[in-house]
Amino acid sequence: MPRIHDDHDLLEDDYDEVRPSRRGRNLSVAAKERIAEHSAGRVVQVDRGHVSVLYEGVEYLARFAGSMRGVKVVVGDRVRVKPPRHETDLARVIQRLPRETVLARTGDDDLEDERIVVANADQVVVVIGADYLDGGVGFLERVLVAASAGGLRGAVCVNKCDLAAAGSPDTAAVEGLLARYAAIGVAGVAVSAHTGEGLEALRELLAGRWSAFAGHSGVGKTSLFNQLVPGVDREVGDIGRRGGRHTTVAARAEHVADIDAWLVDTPGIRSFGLGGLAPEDLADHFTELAGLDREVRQAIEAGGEPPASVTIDPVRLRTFRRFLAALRGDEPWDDFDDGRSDGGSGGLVGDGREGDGSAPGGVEGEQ
Ligand SMILES: Nc1nc2c(ncn2[C@@H]2O[C@H](COP(=O)(O)OP(=O)(O)OP(=O)(O)O)[C@@H](O)[C@H]2O)c(=O)[nH]1
Ligand SMILES: [Mg+2]
Repeated sequence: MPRIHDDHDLLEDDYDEVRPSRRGRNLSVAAKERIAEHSAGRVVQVDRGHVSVLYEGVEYLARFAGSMRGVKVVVGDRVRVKPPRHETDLARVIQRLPRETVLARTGDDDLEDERIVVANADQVVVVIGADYLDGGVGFLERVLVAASAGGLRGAVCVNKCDLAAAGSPDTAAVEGLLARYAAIGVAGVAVSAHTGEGLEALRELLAGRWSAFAGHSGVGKTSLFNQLVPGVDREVGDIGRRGGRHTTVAARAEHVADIDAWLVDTPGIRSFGLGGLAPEDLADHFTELAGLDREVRQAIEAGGEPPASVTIDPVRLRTFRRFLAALRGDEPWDDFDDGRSDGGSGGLVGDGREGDGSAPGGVEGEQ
């Protein structure tokens, strides 16, 4: 670990440490790599006024330096860190680095109160309960739009397939759902955290990537997380719990070494708001419509039937029309939600207070 002087800016300190010559004007590639390696950490948890940052293979509990005032940090953020000088000290987060991707939602569709669920993830895996497919589809459609807007890949994981195997709902409904999304390039798996069915396919989906789970409360995100990450035992909800409080209150990233994957468990989200999206941009985030000529696209947006050359599943077209009408303010959003309990992402601002002034505890949107 480089020696850090307390009274200097970290970058300058690192620069001193790795400067290859007294002139120090042009850093060698190796020196630049050392700066990057020594100065950037990754936020793995945000909870109750503190962030946990993985830095040089060590997880530090960190507080925010004054330079971070007003800057929000979420799991997945890359941050410059000043490690503690003594074991009893906290590390300090001194800068948030630019985000490559964001999974953003609004708390309410009619608001623009953007909340970042995860930063710099490659993929969001939407978890749906096999016992509640209909309620999950509206959520999935919303997250796919947000993922596209934020630069992430979307994937779907139908959990609790042991219930489907028992006959309710039927396995064909699960397969039909997965086929519909596979047709537009959205990878999907059917799994059971309880029986282990499908977990190998899920591991393949996660391998080599940073992925975040997203889903309603109670769909089994944490149960899956516990199955996938060796040695981890996060609290899962009581059997039979419906509504009420969500179990997971803080997002947490863990490494799954054998498949070189990072996986983020997130609190349940009741409604994944798309309030920040402009209606005219919506078609950009529907793969089937994104590449169409402007006139064709405008005709569909105006309510016309897609031409024969355009392949779009009727469910997807209906979703597109409903989202568009809601984004334009012509129709209410609430048809899409099933009213399960809400959770949120765990964003914190640099002064240690909540990102959007919600309840104490470092969790956005918790009621
Ligand atoms: N039958 C069945 N039940 C499951 C399965 N996976 C999870 N559950 C149950 O579903 C309930 C909720 O599981 P959690 O893992 O806490 O759900 P969660 O999505 O993390 O919920 P939040 O943290 O509130 O967002 C628990 O009672 C689990 O035992 C599964 O594959 N099959
Ligand atoms: Mg959970």
